[in-house]
Amino acid sequence: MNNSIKLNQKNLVEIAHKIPCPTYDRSKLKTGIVHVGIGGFHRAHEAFYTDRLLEDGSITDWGICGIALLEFDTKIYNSLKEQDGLYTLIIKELDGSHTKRVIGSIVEYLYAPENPTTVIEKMASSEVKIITLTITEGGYNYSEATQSFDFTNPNIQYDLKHPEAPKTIFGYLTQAFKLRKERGLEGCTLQSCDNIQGNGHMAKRMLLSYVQKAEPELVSWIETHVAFPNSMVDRITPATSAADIENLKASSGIDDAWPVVCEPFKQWVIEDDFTAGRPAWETVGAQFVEDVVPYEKMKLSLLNAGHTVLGIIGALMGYDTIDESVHNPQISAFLKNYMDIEVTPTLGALEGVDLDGYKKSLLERFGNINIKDQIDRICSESSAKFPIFVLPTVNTNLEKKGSIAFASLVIAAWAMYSIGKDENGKALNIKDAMKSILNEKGLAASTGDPKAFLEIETVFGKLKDSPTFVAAFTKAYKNIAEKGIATCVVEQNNK
Ligand code: CS2
Repeated sequence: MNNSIKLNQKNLVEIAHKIPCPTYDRSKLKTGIVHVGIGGFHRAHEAFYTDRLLEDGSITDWGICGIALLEFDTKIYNSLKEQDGLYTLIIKELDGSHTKRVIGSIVEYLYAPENPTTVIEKMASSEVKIITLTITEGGYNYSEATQSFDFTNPNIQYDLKHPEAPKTIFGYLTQAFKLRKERGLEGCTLQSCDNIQGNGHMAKRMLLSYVQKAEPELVSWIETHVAFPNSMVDRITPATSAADIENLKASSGIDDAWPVVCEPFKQWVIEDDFTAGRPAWETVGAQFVEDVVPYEKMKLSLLNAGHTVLGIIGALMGYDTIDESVHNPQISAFLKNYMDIEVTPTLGALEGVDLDGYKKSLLERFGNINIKDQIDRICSESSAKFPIFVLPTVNTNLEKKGSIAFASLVIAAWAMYSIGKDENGKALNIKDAMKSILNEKGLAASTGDPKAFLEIETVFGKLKDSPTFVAAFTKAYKNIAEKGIATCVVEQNNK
Protein backbone atom coordinates (compact mmCIF):
# COMPACT_ATOMS: atom_id res chain seq x y z
CA MET A 1 0.00 0.00 0.00
CA ASN A 2 1.49 3.33 -1.04
CA ASN A 3 -0.61 5.58 1.10
CA SER A 4 0.31 4.02 4.44
CA ILE A 5 1.06 6.39 7.31
CA LYS A 6 4.32 6.31 9.19
CA LEU A 7 3.79 5.53 12.85
CA ASN A 8 4.99 8.42 15.02
CA GLN A 9 3.61 10.89 17.56
CA LYS A 10 2.73 13.50 14.94
CA ASN A 11 0.58 11.03 12.99
CA LEU A 12 -1.12 9.51 16.00
CA VAL A 13 -4.39 11.42 15.61
CA GLU A 14 -4.77 10.12 12.10
CA ILE A 15 -3.71 6.58 13.03
CA ALA A 16 -6.30 6.57 15.82
CA HIS A 17 -8.98 6.47 13.08
CA LYS A 18 -7.58 3.10 12.03
CA ILE A 19 -6.69 1.28 15.25
CA PRO A 20 -6.84 2.16 18.97
CA CYS A 21 -4.03 4.48 20.10
CA PRO A 22 -3.01 5.98 23.43
CA THR A 23 -5.47 8.66 24.45
CA TYR A 24 -3.36 9.79 27.41
CA ASP A 25 -0.97 12.71 27.06
CA ARG A 26 2.42 11.06 26.58
CA SER A 27 4.24 14.38 26.93
CA LYS A 28 3.05 14.66 30.54
CA LEU A 29 4.45 11.30 31.66
CA LYS A 30 7.34 11.14 34.07
CA THR A 31 9.80 8.30 33.61
CA GLY A 32 9.31 6.15 36.70
CA ILE A 33 10.63 2.96 35.12
CA VAL A 34 13.85 2.19 33.30
CA HIS A 35 13.65 -1.04 31.38
CA VAL A 36 16.70 -2.86 30.04
CA GLY A 37 16.12 -5.11 27.01
CA ILE A 38 13.51 -3.74 24.63
CA GLY A 39 12.88 -6.85 22.55
CA GLY A 40 9.46 -8.17 21.65
CA PHE A 41 8.71 -9.73 25.01
CA HIS A 42 8.96 -6.55 27.09
CA ARG A 43 6.84 -4.71 24.55
CA ALA A 44 4.15 -7.42 24.59
CA HIS A 45 4.16 -7.66 28.37
CA GLU A 46 5.27 -4.98 30.86
CA ALA A 47 4.93 -2.13 28.37
CA PHE A 48 1.49 -3.49 27.41
CA TYR A 49 0.29 -3.70 31.06
CA THR A 50 1.69 -0.23 31.75
CA ASP A 51 0.03 1.22 28.66
CA ARG A 52 -3.31 -0.13 29.86
CA LEU A 53 -2.76 1.43 33.23
CA LEU A 54 -1.84 4.79 31.73
CA GLU A 55 -4.97 4.56 29.60
CA ASP A 56 -6.99 4.51 32.80
CA GLY A 57 -6.26 8.19 33.06
CA SER A 58 -4.99 9.75 36.22
CA ILE A 59 -1.55 8.11 36.37
CA THR A 60 1.39 10.11 35.04
CA ASP A 61 4.46 8.90 36.89
CA TRP A 62 5.07 5.52 35.27
CA GLY A 63 6.36 6.19 31.79
CA ILE A 64 9.09 3.79 30.65
CA CYS A 65 12.57 4.55 29.39
CA GLY A 66 13.64 1.61 27.22
CA ILE A 67 17.32 0.81 27.11
CA ALA A 68 19.05 -1.12 24.38
CA LEU A 69 22.07 -2.59 26.11
CA LEU A 70 23.50 -4.67 23.31
CA GLU A 71 24.52 -3.85 19.77
CA PHE A 72 22.16 -6.66 18.83
CA ASP A 73 19.25 -4.35 19.79
CA THR A 74 20.31 -1.53 17.43
CA LYS A 75 17.53 -2.13 14.93
CA ILE A 76 14.79 -2.14 17.53
CA TYR A 77 16.26 0.97 19.10
CA ASN A 78 16.36 2.78 15.77
CA SER A 79 12.75 1.97 15.04
CA LEU A 80 11.63 3.16 18.46
CA LYS A 81 13.61 6.36 17.98
CA GLU A 82 12.13 7.01 14.54
CA GLN A 83 8.66 6.33 15.91
CA ASP A 84 8.88 8.33 19.14
CA GLY A 85 8.80 5.11 21.17
CA LEU A 86 5.53 4.02 19.58
CA TYR A 87 4.85 0.56 18.14
CA THR A 88 1.89 -1.58 17.24
CA LEU A 89 1.04 -4.62 19.31
CA ILE A 90 -0.69 -7.27 17.21
CA ILE A 91 -2.44 -9.93 19.26
CA LYS A 92 -3.00 -13.04 17.17
CA GLU A 93 -6.25 -14.46 18.45
CA LEU A 94 -7.04 -18.19 18.35
CA ASP A 95 -9.67 -17.66 15.62
CA GLY A 96 -7.09 -16.06 13.34
CA SER A 97 -8.23 -12.47 13.82
CA HIS A 98 -5.82 -9.75 14.92
CA THR A 99 -6.40 -7.29 17.74
CA LYS A 100 -4.17 -4.26 17.24
CA ARG A 101 -3.25 -1.28 19.34
CA VAL A 102 -0.52 1.33 19.34
CA ILE A 103 1.32 1.17 22.66
CA GLY A 104 2.53 4.46 24.13
CA SER A 105 4.11 3.62 27.48
CA ILE A 106 7.73 3.78 26.25
CA VAL A 107 8.39 7.50 26.30
CA GLU A 108 12.17 7.54 26.24
CA TYR A 109 14.74 5.22 24.69
CA LEU A 110 18.49 5.10 25.03
CA TYR A 111 21.19 3.18 23.27
CA ALA A 112 23.77 2.17 25.86
CA PRO A 113 26.76 1.32 23.62
CA GLU A 114 26.85 4.91 22.34
CA ASN A 115 25.81 6.66 25.47
CA PRO A 116 26.83 4.89 28.66
CA THR A 117 26.91 8.03 30.79
CA THR A 118 23.37 9.03 29.88
CA VAL A 119 22.16 5.54 30.69
CA ILE A 120 23.88 5.54 34.07
CA GLU A 121 22.45 9.00 34.86
CA LYS A 122 18.99 7.87 33.86
CA MET A 123 19.16 4.82 36.12
CA ALA A 124 20.37 7.06 38.93
CA SER A 125 17.72 9.73 38.41
CA SER A 126 15.46 10.40 41.39
CA GLU A 127 12.37 10.18 39.18
CA VAL A 128 13.12 6.52 38.43
CA LYS A 129 11.67 4.17 41.04
CA ILE A 130 11.97 0.82 39.31
CA ILE A 131 14.55 -0.72 36.99
CA THR A 132 13.13 -3.75 35.20
CA LEU A 133 15.07 -6.31 33.21
CA THR A 134 14.55 -8.70 30.33
CA ILE A 135 18.16 -9.56 29.67
CA THR A 136 17.47 -13.28 28.98
CA GLU A 137 18.47 -16.29 31.03
CA GLY A 138 22.09 -16.06 29.91
CA GLY A 139 22.28 -12.39 30.86
CA TYR A 140 22.62 -13.19 34.56
CA ASN A 141 26.11 -14.54 34.03
CA TYR A 142 25.58 -17.53 36.27
CA SER A 143 27.78 -20.58 35.83
CA GLU A 144 26.26 -23.96 36.54
CA ALA A 145 29.79 -25.36 36.92
CA THR A 146 30.78 -23.12 39.82
CA GLN A 147 27.20 -22.33 40.89
CA SER A 148 28.24 -18.71 41.04
CA PHE A 149 28.88 -15.52 39.07
CA ASP A 150 31.14 -16.08 36.09
CA PHE A 151 34.06 -13.69 36.46
CA THR A 152 35.83 -15.27 33.50
CA ASN A 153 33.38 -13.59 31.10
CA PRO A 154 35.54 -11.10 29.11
CA ASN A 155 32.80 -8.44 29.25
CA ILE A 156 32.77 -8.65 33.04
CA GLN A 157 36.55 -8.30 33.06
CA TYR A 158 36.15 -5.28 30.80
CA ASP A 159 33.58 -3.69 33.12
CA LEU A 160 35.83 -4.11 36.13
CA LYS A 161 38.47 -2.09 34.28
CA HIS A 162 36.11 0.47 32.70
CA PRO A 163 33.47 1.27 35.30
CA GLU A 164 32.39 4.53 33.62
CA ALA A 165 31.67 2.96 30.25
CA PRO A 166 30.56 -0.58 30.99
CA LYS A 167 29.17 -3.24 28.69
CA THR A 168 27.14 -5.44 30.99
CA ILE A 169 24.09 -4.81 33.11
CA PHE A 170 26.22 -5.39 36.20
CA GLY A 171 28.59 -2.57 35.31
CA TYR A 172 25.67 -0.21 34.64
CA LEU A 173 23.76 -1.01 37.81
CA THR A 174 26.87 -0.68 39.96
CA GLN A 175 27.61 2.80 38.65
CA ALA A 176 23.98 3.90 38.92
CA PHE A 177 23.62 2.68 42.51
CA LYS A 178 26.95 4.25 43.38
CA LEU A 179 25.67 7.62 42.15
CA ARG A 180 22.41 7.20 44.06
CA LYS A 181 24.36 6.50 47.21
CA GLU A 182 26.80 9.42 46.71
CA ARG A 183 23.94 11.80 46.04
CA GLY A 184 21.97 10.66 49.05
CA LEU A 185 19.04 9.59 46.87
CA GLU A 186 16.54 6.94 47.80
CA GLY A 187 16.99 3.42 46.54
CA CYS A 188 14.87 1.79 43.88
CA THR A 189 13.56 -1.61 42.93
CA LEU A 190 15.36 -3.97 40.59
CA GLN A 191 12.74 -6.22 39.06
CA SER A 192 13.77 -9.14 36.89
CA CYS A 193 11.25 -10.19 34.25
CA ASP A 194 13.28 -13.10 32.93
CA ASN A 195 12.45 -16.79 32.86
CA ILE A 196 14.52 -17.89 35.82
CA GLN A 197 13.30 -19.49 38.98
CA GLY A 198 13.69 -16.98 41.79
CA ASN A 199 14.60 -14.36 39.19
CA GLY A 200 14.74 -11.62 41.84
CA HIS A 201 16.98 -13.72 44.05
CA MET A 202 19.18 -14.48 41.07
CA ALA A 203 19.41 -10.79 40.11
CA LYS A 204 20.36 -9.89 43.66
CA ARG A 205 22.91 -12.65 44.09
CA MET A 206 24.62 -11.99 40.77
CA LEU A 207 24.65 -8.21 41.21
CA LEU A 208 26.06 -8.43 44.72
CA SER A 209 28.77 -10.85 43.57
CA TYR A 210 29.86 -8.30 41.00
CA VAL A 211 29.60 -5.34 43.37
CA GLN A 212 31.58 -7.20 46.01
CA LYS A 213 34.50 -7.19 43.61
CA ALA A 214 33.95 -3.85 41.86
CA GLU A 215 32.75 -1.59 44.72
CA PRO A 216 32.74 -3.56 47.98
CA GLU A 217 31.61 -0.58 50.04
CA LEU A 218 28.41 -0.37 47.99
CA VAL A 219 27.18 -3.83 49.03
CA SER A 220 25.44 -2.81 52.23
CA TRP A 221 23.80 0.22 50.57
CA ILE A 222 22.28 -2.06 47.96
CA GLU A 223 21.18 -4.53 50.58
CA THR A 224 19.23 -1.87 52.42
CA HIS A 225 18.08 0.35 49.53
CA VAL A 226 17.20 -2.00 46.69
CA ALA A 227 14.33 -4.51 46.63
CA PHE A 228 14.49 -7.50 44.28
CA PRO A 229 10.97 -8.91 43.87
CA ASN A 230 10.63 -12.27 42.16
CA SER A 231 8.14 -12.46 39.32
CA MET A 232 6.67 -14.92 36.87
CA VAL A 233 6.11 -13.55 33.40
CA ASP A 234 4.26 -15.20 30.56
CA ARG A 235 3.19 -14.33 27.06
CA ILE A 236 4.37 -16.14 23.93
CA THR A 237 5.93 -13.52 21.69
CA PRO A 238 7.42 -14.89 18.48
CA ALA A 239 9.90 -12.86 16.47
CA THR A 240 8.25 -10.30 14.19
CA SER A 241 8.44 -11.39 10.56
CA ALA A 242 8.60 -9.32 7.38
CA ALA A 243 5.10 -10.65 6.64
CA ASP A 244 3.79 -9.19 9.92
CA ILE A 245 5.10 -5.76 8.89
CA GLU A 246 3.55 -6.06 5.43
CA ASN A 247 0.21 -7.32 6.77
CA LEU A 248 -0.07 -4.36 9.10
CA LYS A 249 0.53 -2.03 6.18
CA ALA A 250 -1.95 -3.81 3.96
CA SER A 251 -4.71 -4.28 6.54
CA SER A 252 -4.48 -1.02 8.49
CA GLY A 253 -2.35 1.29 6.36
CA ILE A 254 0.21 1.70 9.14
CA ASP A 255 3.89 1.79 8.36
CA ASP A 256 5.55 0.44 11.51
CA ALA A 257 9.20 -0.60 11.26
CA TRP A 258 8.92 -3.02 14.18
CA PRO A 259 5.49 -4.07 15.39
CA VAL A 260 5.29 -6.78 18.04
CA VAL A 261 3.17 -9.91 17.65
CA CYS A 262 1.96 -12.10 20.52
CA GLU A 263 -0.62 -14.58 21.73
CA PRO A 264 -3.76 -13.44 23.57
CA PHE A 265 -2.79 -15.17 26.84
CA LYS A 266 -0.79 -13.15 29.34
CA GLN A 267 0.19 -13.61 32.97
CA TRP A 268 2.29 -11.66 35.44
CA VAL A 269 2.68 -12.78 39.03
CA ILE A 270 4.82 -10.50 41.17
CA GLU A 271 6.03 -10.40 44.76
CA ASP A 272 4.87 -7.21 46.37
CA ASP A 273 8.25 -5.97 47.48
CA PHE A 274 9.04 -2.51 46.08
CA THR A 275 11.39 0.05 47.60
CA ALA A 276 9.91 3.25 46.26
CA GLY A 277 6.38 2.53 45.13
CA ARG A 278 5.04 0.78 42.05
CA PRO A 279 2.31 1.06 39.43
CA ALA A 280 -1.01 -0.53 40.36
CA TRP A 281 -0.47 -3.23 37.74
CA GLU A 282 -3.01 -5.40 39.58
CA THR A 283 -5.78 -3.14 38.26
CA VAL A 284 -4.92 -4.31 34.75
CA GLY A 285 -4.55 -8.01 35.43
CA ALA A 286 -1.21 -8.62 37.16
CA GLN A 287 -1.29 -10.63 40.40
CA PHE A 288 0.65 -9.62 43.49
CA VAL A 289 1.45 -12.54 45.78
CA GLU A 290 3.67 -13.27 48.74
CA ASP A 291 5.64 -16.11 47.23
CA VAL A 292 5.99 -16.36 43.50
CA VAL A 293 8.54 -19.17 43.37
CA PRO A 294 6.03 -22.06 43.02
CA TYR A 295 4.35 -20.27 40.10
CA GLU A 296 7.69 -19.68 38.44
CA LYS A 297 8.69 -23.28 38.89
CA MET A 298 5.44 -24.45 37.34
CA LYS A 299 5.77 -22.12 34.38
CA LEU A 300 9.45 -22.78 33.71
CA SER A 301 9.23 -26.54 34.00
CA LEU A 302 6.00 -26.91 32.02
CA LEU A 303 5.68 -24.06 29.54
CA ASN A 304 9.31 -23.19 28.88
CA ALA A 305 10.54 -26.78 29.11
CA GLY A 306 7.57 -27.77 26.93
CA HIS A 307 8.75 -25.30 24.34
CA THR A 308 12.25 -26.74 24.51
CA VAL A 309 10.93 -30.30 24.09
CA LEU A 310 8.85 -29.31 21.06
CA GLY A 311 11.64 -27.16 19.66
CA ILE A 312 14.52 -29.60 19.87
CA ILE A 313 12.57 -32.66 18.74
CA GLY A 314 10.75 -30.63 16.09
CA ALA A 315 14.02 -29.16 14.80
CA LEU A 316 15.57 -32.60 14.32
CA MET A 317 12.49 -33.73 12.43
CA GLY A 318 12.69 -30.71 10.15
CA TYR A 319 9.76 -28.63 11.44
CA ASP A 320 9.99 -24.83 11.41
CA THR A 321 7.36 -23.79 13.93
CA ILE A 322 6.11 -24.93 17.32
CA ASP A 323 2.54 -25.48 16.15
CA GLU A 324 3.78 -27.88 13.44
CA SER A 325 5.70 -29.80 16.06
CA VAL A 326 2.81 -30.07 18.53
CA HIS A 327 0.37 -31.06 15.80
CA ASN A 328 2.39 -34.23 15.31
CA PRO A 329 0.31 -36.48 17.64
CA GLN A 330 3.31 -38.51 18.76
CA ILE A 331 5.21 -35.40 19.77
CA SER A 332 2.25 -33.95 21.66
CA ALA A 333 1.72 -37.30 23.40
CA PHE A 334 5.42 -37.29 24.30
CA LEU A 335 5.14 -33.80 25.74
CA LYS A 336 2.02 -34.69 27.70
CA ASN A 337 3.79 -37.77 29.10
CA TYR A 338 6.84 -35.73 30.00
CA MET A 339 4.70 -33.19 31.83
CA ASP A 340 2.63 -35.83 33.66
CA ILE A 341 5.28 -38.43 34.42
CA GLU A 342 8.42 -36.38 34.97
CA VAL A 343 7.48 -32.79 35.77
CA THR A 344 4.26 -32.96 37.78
CA PRO A 345 5.69 -35.11 40.62
CA THR A 346 8.44 -32.50 41.14
CA LEU A 347 6.09 -29.55 41.55
CA GLY A 348 4.66 -30.10 45.01
CA ALA A 349 1.48 -28.40 46.12
CA LEU A 350 0.33 -25.35 44.23
CA GLU A 351 -2.47 -23.70 46.10
CA GLY A 352 -5.38 -22.62 43.98
CA VAL A 353 -3.81 -23.83 40.74
CA ASP A 354 -5.66 -26.24 38.48
CA LEU A 355 -2.59 -28.06 37.22
CA ASP A 356 -4.42 -30.32 34.80
CA GLY A 357 -6.19 -27.32 33.32
CA TYR A 358 -2.87 -25.48 33.09
CA LYS A 359 -1.18 -28.33 31.20
CA LYS A 360 -4.14 -28.67 28.87
CA SER A 361 -4.11 -24.95 28.13
CA LEU A 362 -0.39 -25.13 27.32
CA LEU A 363 -0.99 -27.69 24.59
CA GLU A 364 -3.68 -25.40 23.16
CA ARG A 365 -1.42 -22.36 23.30
CA PHE A 366 1.45 -24.23 21.64
CA GLY A 367 -0.97 -25.39 18.97
CA ASN A 368 -2.18 -21.90 18.01
CA ILE A 369 -1.60 -22.04 14.26
CA ASN A 370 -1.71 -18.26 13.98
CA ILE A 371 1.27 -17.69 16.23
CA LYS A 372 3.80 -19.57 14.13
CA ASP A 373 6.41 -19.37 16.86
CA GLN A 374 9.75 -20.10 15.24
CA ILE A 375 11.61 -23.22 16.36
CA ASP A 376 14.79 -21.21 15.74
CA ARG A 377 13.71 -18.74 18.39
CA ILE A 378 12.78 -21.44 20.86
CA CYS A 379 16.04 -23.36 20.40
CA SER A 380 18.17 -20.23 20.55
CA GLU A 381 20.38 -20.01 23.64
CA SER A 382 19.48 -23.55 24.65
CA SER A 383 22.70 -23.66 26.65
CA ALA A 384 21.15 -21.11 29.01
CA LYS A 385 17.66 -22.63 28.85
CA PHE A 386 18.26 -26.33 29.58
CA PRO A 387 19.81 -25.64 33.00
CA ILE A 388 16.74 -23.62 34.01
CA PHE A 389 13.88 -25.29 32.18
CA VAL A 390 14.78 -29.00 32.04
CA LEU A 391 17.75 -30.00 34.20
CA PRO A 392 16.19 -29.10 37.58
CA THR A 393 13.46 -31.64 36.83
CA VAL A 394 16.10 -34.26 35.99
CA ASN A 395 18.02 -33.53 39.17
CA THR A 396 14.94 -33.77 41.34
CA ASN A 397 13.91 -37.04 39.70
CA LEU A 398 17.39 -38.44 40.19
CA GLU A 399 17.12 -37.64 43.89
CA LYS A 400 13.62 -39.07 44.15
CA LYS A 401 14.37 -42.01 41.88
CA GLY A 402 11.71 -40.82 39.46
CA SER A 403 11.64 -41.26 35.70
CA ILE A 404 14.22 -39.40 33.61
CA ALA A 405 13.66 -41.23 30.33
CA PHE A 406 11.71 -38.50 28.54
CA ALA A 407 14.10 -35.72 29.54
CA SER A 408 17.11 -37.87 28.64
CA LEU A 409 15.75 -38.37 25.15
CA VAL A 410 15.35 -34.61 24.72
CA ILE A 411 18.87 -33.94 25.99
CA ALA A 412 20.25 -36.59 23.65
CA ALA A 413 18.29 -34.98 20.82
CA TRP A 414 19.91 -31.68 21.76
CA ALA A 415 23.35 -33.30 21.45
CA MET A 416 22.39 -34.34 17.91
CA TYR A 417 20.93 -30.93 17.18
CA SER A 418 24.24 -29.33 18.23
CA ILE A 419 25.99 -30.98 15.30
CA GLY A 420 24.07 -28.45 13.20
CA LYS A 421 21.95 -30.60 10.88
CA ASP A 422 18.45 -32.01 11.11
CA GLU A 423 17.72 -35.65 10.33
CA ASN A 424 17.13 -34.82 6.67
CA GLY A 425 20.57 -33.26 6.43
CA LYS A 426 19.32 -29.68 6.32
CA ALA A 427 21.48 -27.12 8.15
CA LEU A 428 20.07 -25.83 11.45
CA ASN A 429 20.35 -22.17 12.31
CA ILE A 430 21.85 -22.45 15.79
CA LYS A 431 21.99 -19.23 17.77
CA ASP A 432 23.78 -19.79 21.02
CA ALA A 433 26.51 -18.01 22.95
CA MET A 434 28.07 -21.47 23.42
CA LYS A 435 27.59 -22.55 19.84
CA SER A 436 31.18 -23.58 19.18
CA ILE A 437 31.61 -25.72 22.28
CA LEU A 438 28.18 -27.27 21.73
CA ASN A 439 29.20 -28.12 18.22
CA GLU A 440 32.56 -29.50 19.29
CA LYS A 441 31.06 -31.71 22.01
CA GLY A 442 28.13 -32.64 19.77
CA LEU A 443 30.59 -33.91 17.17
CA ALA A 444 32.64 -35.72 19.80
CA ALA A 445 29.45 -37.41 21.00
CA SER A 446 28.68 -38.56 17.48
CA THR A 447 31.97 -40.38 17.12
CA GLY A 448 31.15 -43.15 19.54
CA ASP A 449 31.30 -41.41 22.91
CA PRO A 450 27.86 -39.89 23.58
CA LYS A 451 28.72 -38.74 27.07
CA ALA A 452 31.32 -36.30 25.68
CA PHE A 453 28.39 -33.90 25.30
CA LEU A 454 27.83 -33.93 29.07
CA GLU A 455 31.32 -32.56 29.66
CA ILE A 456 30.02 -29.03 29.13
CA GLU A 457 30.10 -28.31 32.82
CA THR A 458 28.71 -24.77 32.71
CA VAL A 459 25.52 -26.37 31.36
CA PHE A 460 25.33 -29.78 32.98
CA GLY A 461 27.09 -29.10 36.27
CA LYS A 462 27.72 -32.42 37.98
CA LEU A 463 25.25 -34.47 35.93
CA LYS A 464 28.05 -36.26 34.12
CA ASP A 465 28.92 -37.86 37.46
CA SER A 466 25.50 -39.47 37.81
CA PRO A 467 25.76 -43.04 36.48
CA THR A 468 21.95 -43.27 36.25
CA PHE A 469 21.72 -40.18 34.12
CA VAL A 470 24.74 -41.03 31.97
CA ALA A 471 23.25 -44.46 31.28
CA ALA A 472 19.83 -43.05 30.35
CA PHE A 473 21.37 -40.37 28.16
CA THR A 474 23.73 -42.80 26.40
CA LYS A 475 20.94 -45.24 25.71
CA ALA A 476 18.71 -42.49 24.34
CA TYR A 477 21.54 -41.14 22.19
CA LYS A 478 22.34 -44.51 20.69
CA ASN A 479 18.67 -45.17 20.00
CA ILE A 480 18.27 -41.90 18.15
CA ALA A 481 21.45 -42.54 16.16
CA GLU A 482 20.18 -45.95 15.19
CA LYS A 483 16.45 -45.43 14.66
CA GLY A 484 15.88 -41.72 14.25
CA ILE A 485 14.08 -39.40 16.64
CA ALA A 486 10.53 -40.08 15.42
CA THR A 487 10.75 -43.80 16.21
CA CYS A 488 12.32 -43.10 19.59
CA VAL A 489 9.48 -40.73 20.47
CA VAL A 490 6.91 -43.41 19.60
CA GLU A 491 8.81 -46.10 21.51
CA GLN A 492 9.11 -43.90 24.57
CA ASN A 493 5.38 -43.12 24.44
CA ASN A 494 4.60 -46.83 24.30
CA LYS A 495 6.81 -47.85 27.22
C1 CS2 B 1 10.35 -19.62 25.30
C2 CS2 B 1 9.87 -18.35 25.92
O1 CS2 B 1 12.44 -18.64 24.84
C3 CS2 B 1 11.84 -19.67 25.10
O2 CS2 B 1 12.40 -20.74 25.13
O3 CS2 B 1 9.91 -20.73 26.04
O4 CS2 B 1 10.26 -17.25 25.19
C4 CS2 B 1 8.36 -18.36 26.06
O5 CS2 B 1 7.74 -18.19 24.83
C5 CS2 B 1 7.91 -17.29 27.00
O6 CS2 B 1 8.54 -17.50 28.23
C6 CS2 B 1 6.40 -17.34 27.16
O7 CS2 B 1 6.04 -16.70 28.31
